[in-house]
Amino acid sequence: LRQQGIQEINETEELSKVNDIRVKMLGKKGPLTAVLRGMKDLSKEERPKVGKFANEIRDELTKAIEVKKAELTAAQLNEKLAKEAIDVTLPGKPVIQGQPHVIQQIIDQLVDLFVGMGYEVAVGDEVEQEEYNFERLNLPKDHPARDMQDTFYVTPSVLMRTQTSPMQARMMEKHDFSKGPLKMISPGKVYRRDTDDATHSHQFHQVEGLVLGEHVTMADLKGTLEVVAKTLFGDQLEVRLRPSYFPFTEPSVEADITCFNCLGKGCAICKHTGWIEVLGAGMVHPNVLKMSGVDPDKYGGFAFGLGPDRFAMIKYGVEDIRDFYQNDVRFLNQFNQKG
Ligand code: FA5
Repeated sequence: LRQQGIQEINETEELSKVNDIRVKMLGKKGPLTAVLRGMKDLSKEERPKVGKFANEIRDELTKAIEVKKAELTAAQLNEKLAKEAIDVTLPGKPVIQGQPHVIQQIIDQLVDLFVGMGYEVAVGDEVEQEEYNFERLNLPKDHPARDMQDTFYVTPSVLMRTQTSPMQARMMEKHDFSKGPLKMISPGKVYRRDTDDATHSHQFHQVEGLVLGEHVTMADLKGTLEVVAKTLFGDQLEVRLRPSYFPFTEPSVEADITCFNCLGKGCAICKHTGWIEVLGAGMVHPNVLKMSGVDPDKYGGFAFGLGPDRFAMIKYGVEDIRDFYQNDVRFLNQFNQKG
């Protein structure tokens, strides 16, 4: 009985079978129980001997079963661990991270530059009152210049701002000049009923700049614009200023940068001029100062409004502004700063 039990236990390789053996050998209907039950028929002398022997066998088998059980449980666990092993040295799958849109990257660069020069950043609302978008910028209702910027109206007096210039009026009306000059930039989206083409979009971006103080001159404007152009494009592209007209500046200029495509030779993108217009600027008109409560005899300065969309086109040689707005990740990933 002992031999048979030990042999069966040793030979089994499955945990469930070990239990079967236990039931078979040590259970109520097993041979050992039968031996113990039959003790009552034995003589007084035989009983203790047989009893002792049967108990020894039971203890031995019970121990063998426990040992086997522990052995098989450990083997099962080892097998599971081996199967589920993780090789921490394998390269991981890259996690795709979001990143700022290429136009936002240009805006961030501009913000960094101007903050470094002591400007404050003021973000205005895209939905603006007509008064701030036009009247307060010296464009009364019947002014012909309103035709320059076809407008999306929300109500007769509220509109989608056509430019970031309303932030000029909003900032100057609350500025305390006793604390120093006003130097601010205002980046954001603007909207116009322009027909979309390679260089025009009905929604685009502008960064407004305004510097007002006691001795601010046109030379300061020119120097500032040159710093902007050099920081963004390096020295290889040229900037030129052309006389222009904006109702809120006098004199007014428009700044062009060498066409990225033909490098000044003339092509379809720059309409064969060799230049791409990137910003409007000028010295703030005295009427605008007066309307916002600033004394034009004491304070004056310059303002500019530049187009980061156009800057991005020039910087990266993008031929169609509409590419920025299609959300094609294959296009946008080209400007992934993380490489
Ligand atoms: C203005 O919007 C003036 N507020 C700029 C200004 C500010 C002048 C302060 C003087 C003082 P303009 O309409 O030219 O000006 O637009 C300014 C720039 O925005 C342009 O030079 C161009 O880079 C960009 N821009 C204009 N229209 C579009 C368009 N439809 N799509 C993309 N960029 C445009």
